[in-house]
Amino acid sequence: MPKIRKNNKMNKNEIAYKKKLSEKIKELKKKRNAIIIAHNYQRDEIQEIADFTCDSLELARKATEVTADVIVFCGVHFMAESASILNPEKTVLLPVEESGCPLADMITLRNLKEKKAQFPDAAVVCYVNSSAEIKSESDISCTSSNAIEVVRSAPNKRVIFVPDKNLGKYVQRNVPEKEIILWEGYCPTHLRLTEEDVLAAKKQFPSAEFVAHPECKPEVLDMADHICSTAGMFKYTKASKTKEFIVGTEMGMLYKLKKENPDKLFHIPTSHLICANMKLTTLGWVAYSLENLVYEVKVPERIREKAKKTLERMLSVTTAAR
Ligand code: CIZ
Repeated sequence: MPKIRKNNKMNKNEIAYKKKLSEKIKELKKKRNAIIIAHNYQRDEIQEIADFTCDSLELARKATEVTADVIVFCGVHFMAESASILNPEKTVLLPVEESGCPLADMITLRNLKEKKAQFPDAAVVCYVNSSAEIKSESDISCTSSNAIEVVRSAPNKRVIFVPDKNLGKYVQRNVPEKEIILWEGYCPTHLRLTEEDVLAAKKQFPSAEFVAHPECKPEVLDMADHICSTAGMFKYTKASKTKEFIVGTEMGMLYKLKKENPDKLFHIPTSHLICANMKLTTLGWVAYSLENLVYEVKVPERIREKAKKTLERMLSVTTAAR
């Protein structure tokens, strides 16, 4: 797991190195006619050089509007795949080939097919944190910001929800009219947030509201003042009269939350809320990626066509971020 610096301050050499790399990235971006998209969980310095920072839903929307030839996606593999699925004529690059998602790896095509055979009357809703192959075998995709809306939209009474069991349980609570068949997957980062962490943070910051991501355990969600996706957190904290928040999701969120709300305080309840895969992307790798046009993410056409329909169905039923 990457080390976290206590005061987050850089020394002179690091500042100069970062400046040099950022300038190089700017030049390379022009040369390649590229755009840089970063996920909300990326390192601060990556969010700083990105053309925009967003969640998977926004990424899916933006990817269809981009006019650049090259999209550098600073995130994890399934996100770059989504960009490529929606935009096959563009070159989509993932700066670090190994940046995967353990949650997305908790389901295989074979296991999903077996589950579908077991429940032939069920619709398959796949969380966007899944591979293109899994999307191609699902009826509709969802993100944490629209999962409730998407499940409600399914005509079937039964829904196989893959692969995040915690998000699935949260949806079940909100959509009692459906029977949700859960998958045994989870996000290791969100799973590390415990009730004890939240209790300690609430004790330390008694005026703060606790906002939690639905990938957290149900016991942790029970302690939340508000449950929402990353996009929902930006919206909620901005609109709220509250001045202090305990943030129950990956710590990369702090960068934009603080930037957009300079008058408010944000606290992370534990330093374990860090996704090692998201943090693999550094300025050096972004520069290398643009220079060498690596690592291109492409989805085989047979899978892409089907996965695209799954993503497009999601976009057609989605209204706003929660
Ligand atoms: O949808 C996403 O990008 C993820 C992984 C979480 C969120 O709530 O934005």
